[in-house]
Amino acid sequence: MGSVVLEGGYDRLGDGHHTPFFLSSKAGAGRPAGEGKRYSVMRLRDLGRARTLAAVTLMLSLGAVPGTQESAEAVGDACGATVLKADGTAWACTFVDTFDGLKLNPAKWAVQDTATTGFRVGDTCFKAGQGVTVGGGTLRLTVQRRTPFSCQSLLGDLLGKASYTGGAVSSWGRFDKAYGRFETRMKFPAYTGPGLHGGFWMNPKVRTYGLWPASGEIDVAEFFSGVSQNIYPSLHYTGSTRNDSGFNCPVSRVDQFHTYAVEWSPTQMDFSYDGQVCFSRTWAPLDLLAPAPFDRSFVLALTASTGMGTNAPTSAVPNANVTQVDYVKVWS
Ligand SMILES: [Ca+2]
Repeated sequence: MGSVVLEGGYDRLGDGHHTPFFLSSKAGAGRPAGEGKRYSVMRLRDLGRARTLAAVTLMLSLGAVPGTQESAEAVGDACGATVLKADGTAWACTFVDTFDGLKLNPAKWAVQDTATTGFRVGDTCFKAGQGVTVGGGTLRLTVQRRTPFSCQSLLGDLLGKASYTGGAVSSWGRFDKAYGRFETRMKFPAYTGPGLHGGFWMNPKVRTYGLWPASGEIDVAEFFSGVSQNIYPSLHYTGSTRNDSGFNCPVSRVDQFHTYAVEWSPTQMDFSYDGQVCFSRTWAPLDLLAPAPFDRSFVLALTASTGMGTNAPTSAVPNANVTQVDYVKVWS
């Protein structure tokens, strides 16, 4: 079930996203994974806070002023509290946006616009100046019902009418990376019937190995309003199956903030939600030798749209539906 209407470079913001198979399959088939690591991140963060508090308390008791090397070390770097790798060394911050300004930072993000990229999702068209705002410390992506309108692309109105505008941004042309730790804190719309789709995923900067899915896709957190008791991590590549989607990642109240992360190495992807690893996966493409296709730089994409297939919108979908992103952070 593809969402890219025009292939061959039109989805050049790297949003060439396809709805995976599992909407029609039963949840709960995913295997528990990474049990030994599931609490590592939260523990480390708590440790960081405890160290900060201990350092400040000690300094105050000694009459010292906070802000010395000791407290800086405990606080971490531009991404915030230090997060440690499995080997005990620290992840190093390479990209961060906390959306603290009054508008989107164009040095970090491009706004999806169907008129220039040709990318649309089902009944959703992306239009410049609509659906993407920054304020109050978050990025807000809005899916808005409209009077049906002609969805213009570079080829005119070939794509036909759309009934919704969506909101999507991509780091295409600004930031891309292979391997590392990629994390967002975000919340999805509250509506729980079919109709809304979105999330945080990553697409290849260059389609080195061919058109989707040959060059790969990494879905860190995918939201389907029709099955919103779960958020889904997935890998897509030539030969990927439903086993490449995580069914063991239930999320209580997706309309509240949660953290969604993947740690991507040449041999494994570990997806963790709220600090607990809920899906780990290796890959063996039919036509490539791993770590291909996941050995190339990928771009970041945050998308809010309507859904397709069994998650297609109905008249019950609210007129306005907001996805909020508190931050995106990437470490090497
Ligand atoms: Ca924020």
